[in-house]
Amino acid sequence: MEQLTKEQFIKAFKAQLHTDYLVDNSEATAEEHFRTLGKLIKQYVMSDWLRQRDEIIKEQKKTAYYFSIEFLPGKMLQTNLLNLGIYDLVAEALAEINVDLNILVEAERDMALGNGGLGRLASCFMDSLPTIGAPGFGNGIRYKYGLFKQRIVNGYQIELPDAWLPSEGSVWETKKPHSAVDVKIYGSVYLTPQEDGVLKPVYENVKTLHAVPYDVIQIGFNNGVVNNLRLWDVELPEKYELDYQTLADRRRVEDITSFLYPDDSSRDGQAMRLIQEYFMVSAGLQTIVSSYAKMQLPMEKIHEKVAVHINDTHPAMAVPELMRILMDDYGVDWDDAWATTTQVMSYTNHTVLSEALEKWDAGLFKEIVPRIHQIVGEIDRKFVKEWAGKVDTGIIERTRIVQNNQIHMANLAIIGGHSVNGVAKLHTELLIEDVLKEFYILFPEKFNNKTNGIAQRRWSQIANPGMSALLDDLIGKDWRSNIHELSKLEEQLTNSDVQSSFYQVKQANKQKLADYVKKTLDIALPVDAIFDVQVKRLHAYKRQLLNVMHIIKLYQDLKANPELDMTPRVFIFGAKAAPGYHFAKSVIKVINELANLINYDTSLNDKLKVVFLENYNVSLAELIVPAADVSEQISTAGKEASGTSNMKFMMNGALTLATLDGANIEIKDAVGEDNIVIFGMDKDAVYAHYDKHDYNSRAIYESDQTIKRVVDAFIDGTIPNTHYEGHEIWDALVSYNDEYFLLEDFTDYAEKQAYISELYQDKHKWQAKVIKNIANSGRFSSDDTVEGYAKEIWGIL
Ligand code: NBG
Repeated sequence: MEQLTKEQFIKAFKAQLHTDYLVDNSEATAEEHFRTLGKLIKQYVMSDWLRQRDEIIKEQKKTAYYFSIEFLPGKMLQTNLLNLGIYDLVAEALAEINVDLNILVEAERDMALGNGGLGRLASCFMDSLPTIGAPGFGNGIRYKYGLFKQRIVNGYQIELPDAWLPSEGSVWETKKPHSAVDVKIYGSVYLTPQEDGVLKPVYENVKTLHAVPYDVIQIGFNNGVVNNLRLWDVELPEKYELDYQTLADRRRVEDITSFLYPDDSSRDGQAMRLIQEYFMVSAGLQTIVSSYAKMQLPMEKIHEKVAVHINDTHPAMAVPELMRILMDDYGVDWDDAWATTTQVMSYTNHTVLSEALEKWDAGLFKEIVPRIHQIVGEIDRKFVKEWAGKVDTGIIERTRIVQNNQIHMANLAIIGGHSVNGVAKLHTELLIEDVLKEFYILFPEKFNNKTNGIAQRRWSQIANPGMSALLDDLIGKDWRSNIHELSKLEEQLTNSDVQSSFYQVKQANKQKLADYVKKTLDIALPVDAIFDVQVKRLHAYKRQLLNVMHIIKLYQDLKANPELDMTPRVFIFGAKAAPGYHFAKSVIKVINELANLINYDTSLNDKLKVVFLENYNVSLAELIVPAADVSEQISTAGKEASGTSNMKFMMNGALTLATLDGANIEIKDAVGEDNIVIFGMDKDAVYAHYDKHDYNSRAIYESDQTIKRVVDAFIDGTIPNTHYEGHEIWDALVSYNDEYFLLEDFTDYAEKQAYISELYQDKHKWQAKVIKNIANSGRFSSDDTVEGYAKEIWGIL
């Protein structure tokens, strides 16, 4: 954008406010101020945005499209101001006219079109792609309701709809009705030979959906590059309105883009989800192919200009859909279409848990996307034929796409693409050795690792202005554009002035969080305590319950000996449980009741506090992460694909307490064993239990008095109002053999926690480790991660 002065900005701001809302600056609401600023930002980047688009077409640049059913950007105002290089200017200009930028920041609603790590990663990539100057665009769904809003009532999670989208739309998006496309679902299809002998599909009784794109600006950091996140919304096509005569019919169509993750416990809900997946894939690909067609290059070579990334299996129908478009709409024959499709597509796996193995009932699939069903059947048949006689038939049976009347989406994504990657070294190893090992036999060349990363500007400059200012003083400002400059801190690890500066920044951030907790929960937190944080989705494998067990132990120790010399601790949780995940919800209830028990027990003398912050989301993370002393990354080894909050905490100077899981291992490699606290079984120890079937949690429970005492606290009335939940948890740990090995890892975990308490007393030692972590966090920048994708998978740089 062109150079902007404060005066110009103020003038434009006031004028825009007046045009849109007919109000003077002094009368406008925060929301009106926010939208006005957003609009101006969009105007500022408009010419860059258009230029970028024209360049891609004119220069015929290869472009990557990141297809994801989730994007979790959170708020965009600060990021956009920062990336445009006008943050300070705007803040000062607004202050001159008595507008506080922070209040505008508050007024923006979080865009929460995702659940957790997977969606957040997609958004970090959206920030990094323009920043590294790569032509990479997002493709997703414009859900009207994002991830539910969590309220805690009587300790229970209550889910409320998250109506994030204002009636006038998001200020960051631009509706593009002229780029709308039609997507066909249902009906039936048969093939009929044309004059030239080529088979053409004939559709009957289809339903047509009108897919309308909304383009959301993605601004690169200080480089004039603006990319695009295209989110699709559904509308009723006027041309086909007779297809939808009743109100119920119409509602059903509107519902397609209403919710992230419709309840899929019924067949109806499953159908909705499948329609969402196809809707997004078909609309996106139709547009991509038609803009490629404008280049007038051969269709069989589309892979030279287009890369499509399948983020987890949800967009895996991109494979047969591209085949369909190439064959049915552009007359490409099967072999050529297949050759180019497999070079266009690439796939990331994000979990070894069973949800990675998304499967669809073939009947439902056929009903909703009959032509795609045909094509998948043909891909499957050809796959089996190709490998017959070359490998063991068992391998073919287990890797083919259609098995027992089910369509295996991961298999489709792997067979139909040229690249399969995991998201951390260990995770990729596990894919190769275990989860996808038979695919590795067939296609070893497809497998590669891309360790996750984070958009460091959001997680340092925006979330932690105090630390950022300190860094400017210590190592100059270059780190703001080159995060690897942080390594310069290595020279200052033991400098006690530097140590105390970092300590003060941390204390100020803790105070800010404590103020929030006071305001929202009316609990006073002692900021000289260790702030020990576990924020992430609530899931059994992430083992929030192990953390809870340790808190119970501390509570019991303190009750037995109120004089116990203990470094005060504040345990902070934030976690949403999937609405249908009963066990996870029980854990939330127990945490809240335990918090009540502990926080109001004056005999504990403020040595222990527990808070559960409701509605954990990106904005809350920006408040919590900079305030953490300890980052809990305690999943059962082998289960957490990567984790990304671990990286954010590290960059903000928390010490990681971790199992050797996911990216924790790479954090350990980055900082060295002395600067991270590792405990528990590693992946081999876990797998040894799987192999030998020798784990016996009851035996541990019965032989270890401490563990018995802790576990019994769930059922002996220690924690009030949790009769039902406590029994459920006790049973999981003892009667059902503790699937995630909490009891086995407990003793080491508690010992390492005690070590942390002791270490914190030695401020010099502690701070040296803190600085070491910050100094080595640069390697987890998503700019670097995305560069790896861009060069090695998509071929766009
Ligand atoms: C999650 C993993 C995390 C990982 C993110 C991003 C899914 C299915 N997977 O460990 O659990 O960091 O993906 O890769 O959400």
